[in-house]
Amino acid sequence: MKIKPAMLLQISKSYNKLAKADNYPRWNYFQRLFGRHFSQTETPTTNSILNASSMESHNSQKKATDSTWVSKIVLYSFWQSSCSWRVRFALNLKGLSYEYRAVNIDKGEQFTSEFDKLNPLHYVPVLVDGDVVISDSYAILLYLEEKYHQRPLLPVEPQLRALNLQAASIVSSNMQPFHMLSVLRYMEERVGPEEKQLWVNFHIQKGFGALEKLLTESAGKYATGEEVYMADVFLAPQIAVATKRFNVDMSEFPTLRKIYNSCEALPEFKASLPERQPDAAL
Ligand SMILES: N[C@@H](CCC(=O)N[C@@H](CS)C(=O)NCC(=O)O)C(=O)O
Repeated sequence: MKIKPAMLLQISKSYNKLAKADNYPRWNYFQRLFGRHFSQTETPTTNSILNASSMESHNSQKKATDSTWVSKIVLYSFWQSSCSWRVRFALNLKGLSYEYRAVNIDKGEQFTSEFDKLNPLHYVPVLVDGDVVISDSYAILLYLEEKYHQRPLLPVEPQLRALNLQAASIVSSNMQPFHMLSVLRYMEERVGPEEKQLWVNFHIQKGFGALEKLLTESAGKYATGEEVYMADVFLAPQIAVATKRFNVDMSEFPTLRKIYNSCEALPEFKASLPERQPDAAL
């Protein structure tokens, strides 16, 4: 459809109205239809992560230059971190270029005073986009989805959307926190290496067991059909880490294995692999 400038103005007004009304499903549908007619930084948003002052300075920066201004994205990442991997995969899917800043969590670089200003919890990843700093992969994914509309990471259909969020949440809340570096070190010191391994395997098996049941019906090539979405972005790095680092056998989880194989073939996933990162120490 060819859009004329007057129509564009009308579209923009409706777009704003939907965003302000928090009518997210309709807004999302709308952005699918018309999103490409806005430059990435012009897109209206009610995103709570963007506070008023950052929005203001963002807008004045934009006006000071031209309509093609796009803020530079910086990702603080560690090559082996599955949480960083999710964000790398998502950025690649959305075709967003970014500057990679390595934080070696093995050597304790997450505890520097500089990094503390970015994330007082001392975890990677952290995404910086202009004035916006976000230090949690789940929040980062939602931010990217709301700000950059190309290649949506959530489907329009509410049930499938919720399923994607639920699967992502299982990985980020009920699986990965049980095997993050600091927890493993704590377990090893206080309880011992054998108990640590049992603990990790128990939580990974439990999570994959639930995800296998949850996604059996919805899965096609990917977790919720034929398109790669947020569930896949969280699942694929989790499966890779579980099999390679913790020797989890995926034969019990055929749906998840199929999803992983589909992701593995994607160039956006290949580019996000740990060994392809600048700080990879192989
Ligand atoms: N909920 C956070 C968790 C972040 C997280 O656990 N990051 C790990 C790497 S995957 C980390 O930085 N670990 C350092 C540590 O445990 O000290 C997210 O999803 O970003």
